[in-house]
Amino acid sequence: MKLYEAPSPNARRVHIAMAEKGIELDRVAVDIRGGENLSDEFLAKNPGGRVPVLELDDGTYIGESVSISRYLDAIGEGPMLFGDTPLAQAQIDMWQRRAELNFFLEVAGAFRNITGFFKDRETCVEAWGVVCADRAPKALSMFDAQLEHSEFLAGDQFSVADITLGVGLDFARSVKVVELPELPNIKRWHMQLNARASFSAS
Ligand SMILES: N[C@@H](CCC(=O)N[C@@H](CS)C(=O)NCC(=O)O)C(=O)O
Repeated sequence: MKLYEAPSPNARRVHIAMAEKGIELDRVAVDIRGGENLSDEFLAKNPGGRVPVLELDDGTYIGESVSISRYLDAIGEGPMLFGDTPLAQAQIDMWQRRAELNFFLEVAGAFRNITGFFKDRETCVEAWGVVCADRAPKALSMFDAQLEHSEFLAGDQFSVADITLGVGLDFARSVKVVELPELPNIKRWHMQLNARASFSAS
């Protein structure tokens, strides 16, 4: 199997899932700054035109970091990142979606629209980026309240929901377009994530 990727938060989500599941993949660098992901050759692999993309040995392609992680979870070793009971699966999916929709995508919207990082291929509206930058930190109080009585986001088991929120937070810190409040339970949980080999190595 091959992972088409670029240094990016979405590839990092997959790297963490790989490390958690004991999976190594051949990696193929895609030059997203240069627009290689918009070439016909790449679009044939992923019509969404984004990285990461996983190529299976039979030539099947899987795009979307969560979908790739779900596949790796099913074929890899160790505890399930997407849950192993109907209830755990639903709760992990719920928190993963909240982390992605209410935080990760808001940070991405702030980054893309404020910095104009991909202005060669999309219309960037700075005012929209400012709205995203305002909404992202507000969502964190919901996660902080959940983490007050829960070791991980979706309960006592580390899951893909933790990967999404943890990578989103680290990305927000590194690109500095969102002001992040100090929240005690998120702080405790984030230190726990950083103590995991999968997070610190990626
Ligand atoms: N929902 C997709 C988002 C992927 C995505 O936005 N990837 C970025 C890098 S983090 C990308 O390929 N950007 C290139 C571009 O926008 O042209 C996923 O989870 O994989």
